[in-house]
Parts: sequence; structure tokens; C-alpha cells
Amino acid sequence: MSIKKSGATIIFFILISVGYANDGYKLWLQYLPFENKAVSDYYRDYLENISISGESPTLDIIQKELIIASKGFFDQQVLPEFSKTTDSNLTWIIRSEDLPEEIKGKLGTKLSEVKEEGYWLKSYQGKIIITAKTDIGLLYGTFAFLKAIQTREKLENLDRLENPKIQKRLLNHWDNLNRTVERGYAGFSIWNWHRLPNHIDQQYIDYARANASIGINGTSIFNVNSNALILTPEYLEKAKALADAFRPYGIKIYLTARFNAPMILDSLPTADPQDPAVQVWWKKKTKEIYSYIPDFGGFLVKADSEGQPGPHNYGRTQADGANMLADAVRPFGGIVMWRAFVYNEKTPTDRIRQAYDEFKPLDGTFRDNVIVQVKNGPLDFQPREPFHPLFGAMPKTPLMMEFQITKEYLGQETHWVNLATMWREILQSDTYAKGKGSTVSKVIDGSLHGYKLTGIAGVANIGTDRNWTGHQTAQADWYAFGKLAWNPDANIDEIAEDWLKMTFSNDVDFVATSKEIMLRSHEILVNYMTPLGLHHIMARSHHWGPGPWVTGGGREDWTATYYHKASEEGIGFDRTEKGSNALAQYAPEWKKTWGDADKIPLEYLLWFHRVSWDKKLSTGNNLWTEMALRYQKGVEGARWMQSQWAKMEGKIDQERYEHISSFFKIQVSEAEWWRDSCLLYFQQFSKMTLPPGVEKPKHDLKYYLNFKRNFVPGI
Ligand code: BDP
Repeated sequence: MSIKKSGATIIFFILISVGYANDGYKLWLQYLPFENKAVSDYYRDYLENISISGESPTLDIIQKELIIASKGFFDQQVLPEFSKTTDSNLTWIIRSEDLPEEIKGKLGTKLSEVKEEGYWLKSYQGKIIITAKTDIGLLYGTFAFLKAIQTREKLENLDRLENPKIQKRLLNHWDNLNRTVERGYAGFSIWNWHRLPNHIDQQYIDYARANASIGINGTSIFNVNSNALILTPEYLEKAKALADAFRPYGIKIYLTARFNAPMILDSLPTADPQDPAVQVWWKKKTKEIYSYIPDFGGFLVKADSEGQPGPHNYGRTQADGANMLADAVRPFGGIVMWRAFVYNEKTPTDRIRQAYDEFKPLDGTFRDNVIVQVKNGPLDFQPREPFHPLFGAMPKTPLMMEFQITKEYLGQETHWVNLATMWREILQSDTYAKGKGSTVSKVIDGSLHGYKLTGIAGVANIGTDRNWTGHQTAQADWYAFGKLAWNPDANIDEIAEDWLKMTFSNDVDFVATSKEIMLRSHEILVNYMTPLGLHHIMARSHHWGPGPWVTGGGREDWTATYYHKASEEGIGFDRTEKGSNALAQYAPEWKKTWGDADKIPLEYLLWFHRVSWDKKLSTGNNLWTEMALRYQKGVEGARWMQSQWAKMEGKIDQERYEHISSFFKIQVSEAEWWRDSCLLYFQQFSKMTLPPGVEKPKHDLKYYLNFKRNFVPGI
């Protein structure tokens, strides 16, 4: 490093970030200039002279990151100097085995608590020691150190020892080979297949940096609605190039496996998992993949669902299918993530029962390198669902969580809704599998049932938009996903606060106001879209905007009327024993509250019960009035978010301020659209007037029924 600090001549700016054009590309790794000289001086000592012991591509990345950070913090004026020796340096980045014996002794047995990917940030005799067993641990520790600075933590008493609670922390890209992204709303796929393998775009590197900074250690790069071509040499070569680029960041590549690939690629007469020729085909294919990518993570599979082939085609079970692939990856240390999103319109039961009915009896029959990937709720990423009843029900089969970071059913990219709030609701739900306190988070971190394999996946919201995620604030969902993957019990208030500080500003007012917007946003959205347990009432196919009238079309379980069942008698899906009895899939404790239409929290009322329009609720209102008031409240909430945001002008850069402001125009008008169209539609059945306080709809029902948009993204 030849660049020297420029001493006392450094110019400081108050709120230097204001006025800078900022398109959001740098995500939460903004490393914005310090707000004043005192703050700058405080951190400067730690950032100026750093020792990094050892050599490896990952350690080079650490060095580069510290330079990028210093360039930002000090507005290019100060750059760190690096040395290999620890003497006289204030910040040490050092593998635990390389620590001087004397310090090892002082740190004591606690040092052995640092596991494979963990790290320890320890203030020690005026220095900061960042230590870890592995270089990836050091990378995570460096990002934690930079985060402490970004969020203005005092460093003197720093003592943070962290290990991830979940082993496999993955993004799932639903990206296609033609660069469209299924349910992607932020442009096209960032994987430029045409230019791979020779061109490694800077965006891939920045993607890896961002993921490493939040502890994500795997990425499945293709759509679960898979294309067998990804398993051919043409694409394996390209996947290898990505794997090579991601490796020093601790990120492994996973591929989706189309179940009938042996038939498509090599004309085998069958894809029956019990057929020896099929088994041999997968073994050979897997060996070939590992010859390209020696640390290939394994397969992600969507089978027997929404037209995807699977073991059902041959009268076999999900375990038969998963185990065949598990046997193929086992010699190489790979795993199979087998999705539980299995349902069929020909199965006569309630769609939301089907995954449980199918998988629960298979508990204990999967190979130990299979993990079953379960969506957070039993339906499909709705704005609110109860937790999936499989959590807690498969003690002998590792289950991993699948969240959707992309907002297919939550207004897509233009609505600001903080998904961490919804995820916390799920993660902290009690399954009662082993008595009170058996939360979903304990299922997936393995502690409840002693799972040997643990995992979590988030369906990525990333695309070619300059800001990666369409809405500037959707970056927060990517960030929070990583943090909850690391620790599913992490505090989401802190996650939101850290993200705001790292992404925009440490201004106290800004952080407090924006955090309140974030933490209230989910309830607001639920109110203007699907209050009282309504679900799947989005428009057909693209799922953008309201469509409670969607009916017919060949697949009942893809209509809205299947789910809300509105008529003059009432509304809601009876899932008690008088109805589909999906409720029986939950612990008896839940049956007591959820099974009783008078005791169930109103949030889930119409999910589990069918009730009359004039049913009196705990709020004192009848169902119709409560529904109308909640829709209205949702709209008012969206307007409140908008007006709070308007006060933020001048507190952050104008570019991102305006970007978010303009998206609020969309969000508020779409909230009104949801309220007006849903209330007009349901009013046909309730035949009651709108209660006082609910605004008169802008148009008549016919207008909403005929409202069509072409080329809605994401399908
Ligand atoms: C649904 C999406 C569909 C996905 C499917 C899945 O509408 O595009 O393929 O989930 O998760 O939510 O497989």
C-alpha cells in the first residue's frame, strides 16, 4: 500500500452525504463519510494501521474491503497501511492459531468457542483483535468490525463472539437462462450467461461481497422451475466460473435439478428413481458437475408441483426421489434440498393440507444428506399466513425454511414493506412440538430436534436494476434475510436500525422515523391487501394488484374464490373439523384458540373460519364493518408512511430520497385500489353499506373488474 494519510489537512463535512448522487448500488456497504472530525478521529486510529496475518485470496479480499471502506469513511483522504506483523498496529486480523501464545493464554478457553465460520471481535489492551478459525470467519469478522464503525459503536469494550446458528444460508435465484427472473421485479437476471465464463462482471463480485457481509454462504443460481440445460457442459462451465469467483467469499454454488433430466438430455426411457439406469445417470452427472466445481453444494429440487416432473410420475414417494439424488452427491459431500411445495389440483383435499399429508408420513425415511425445504406458510408466501404445520412435525427429518425475499404477493417492488417483521412472526411462532417454547426458529436451527443438517433459503429479490432490488428499501429485506439466517432469533428492530445507518445515515431523527415506518409497514400492508386472514386474492397469474373475483380457468386452487368463498351467507375457508380440518395438522394447543371463531386472533379469522357478515367480533364491530375499517386503516397507514418519509428530505441524498418518495405515490394509490376494489367486490355479498370513516370508492366495481395491465413483470 503506497497511499499515505494526508495528516491534518483532512477536510470534514457536516452531513457530507447530503447532495451526493447515490443510486443505491453500494447497498449497506456505503461507508459514508464521517459526520464530523471528532467521530472521524476516533475511528481513524483503528482504520489506519492494520495487520493481516497470513496469505490467501480471502485475506486479499479483506484488505480490499478495508480500503474501500476507508476511501468512503475518509472521503479518499486516509487509506490504511497494512502489515503482516501485529506490532504497533491497533487492529489485528489474525487466525486464532496464529495468535501469540501469550494472548491466546489471556483470551482463555473462550477462544475455542469460535467455530468454523464464527469470529471474535475483541478489544484487547487498546487494540481490536479480529480472530477466527478460518479465513471466511475473518472475513465475516471484518464485516462485523466495519459494521460497528458504520453504526458508530464504541470500540473500546467490544467483545463480540459470534457463530452462525444455521449451517446452510442460501439465496435461491429463480433466474432463467434467457435472463428473465420468475417473480423478479428488479430488472433481468444478473447472470449474463452469454458472456460467461470468460467475463466475470464486477456485479458478481459486488454480489459476493454483499452476501458475505451478511453471512450468506450459498446460492442456487437457477429457477426451481428448472431447465435440464443447466446440467450440460455448456452451462456447467459458466456455473464453474461463478463458483470460482464466489469461493473466496465463502459462497458455494447449488444447482436446481430437473427430475426428468435423464430423459431430456440422454433420452432415457424413464426418470424413475428406482430404475438402476436412472440412478447411474445421476451418479455420472453428479461426478461430472464435481469435476467442474469441486465444492459444489448440491441440488435444489422442485418436484411434483405446478407441472414439474417428479417421483409421483412413477408411483414413487418424495423420499424415493430425494434419496436417489442424495446417493449421487454423498461421495462428494453434497446435499439435496428437496422442496415440500408439493400439491396437485387433482388431490381432492384443501391445497394447504397437501404438503403435510404427503411429507409427515415420510419422516425418518430420507437420507441424512437430504434437507426438506418448507415455505414459511402452508399456502404460498401470502402477506400473512400461519406457520407451516410441518415445522415441529418432522423430528427425524431436517427441515429448512424457505422465505420469499422477492415480494410476489406483497405489492412487488414498489411497496415499502419490511419483510423481517413478517419473518419474525413466523420464526417466533410456537409449534408446541416439545411443549411451550418450541419455536419455528428452534426447529430450523436444529436445536429442537437435534438436526445434524440445518438450512434456510430466501428467494432472491435481486436483478439488474442499479439499486439491485427495484425499491431502495427492498435492500433491507436481503440484508435482514442474511441476518436472520445467521441467527433466526436476532432482534429485527436492531436489524432495521443497523441497515438504515449503514445504508443512509446515522442522523438520529432519520433513523427513528424511518425505523418506525419499517416496523409498522407490514401490518399496514396486510390491512390494505388481505385483512382478517384473507389470502390469495391477488390478480391471476402475475399476482400484482387485487383479484378477489378471479375464478374458473381450469385450476380451482389457483383462483381467489377457492380461498375466500364469499357468498351472501358469509366469507372465509372453514379449516376446522367441520371443514377441511387443516387445523388438525397443528398442535392441540393451537386447536384451542384457532379452532374457536370467537377466540382466534382476528389476523387468522378467515384463514380458519367461515363466518357470517354480521358476526359480532371482539372489536365490537360486525365482520363487514371490521373488514371495511381495516382496509381504510391500511390506506391511512400507507399515507402516514408517505407523510413521515416526506419529512426526511434533506437528511439523506436527494436521489434516493426522491426515488422512495415516488414509489410512495404508487404504493398509496395501489393501497386505495386494493381497498376500493375489494370492498366493492365483497359488498355484493355482504349487501351492507360502508361504515362511517371509510372513503367512497373512486370507481364502480365494473371498472376494477375490467382493469387490465399488459406485461406485468415477473412471470
Ligand atoms: C409460487 C410462484 C411460482 C413459483 C412457485 C414455487 O407463483 O412462480 O414457481 O411459487 O415456489 O409462489 O415453486
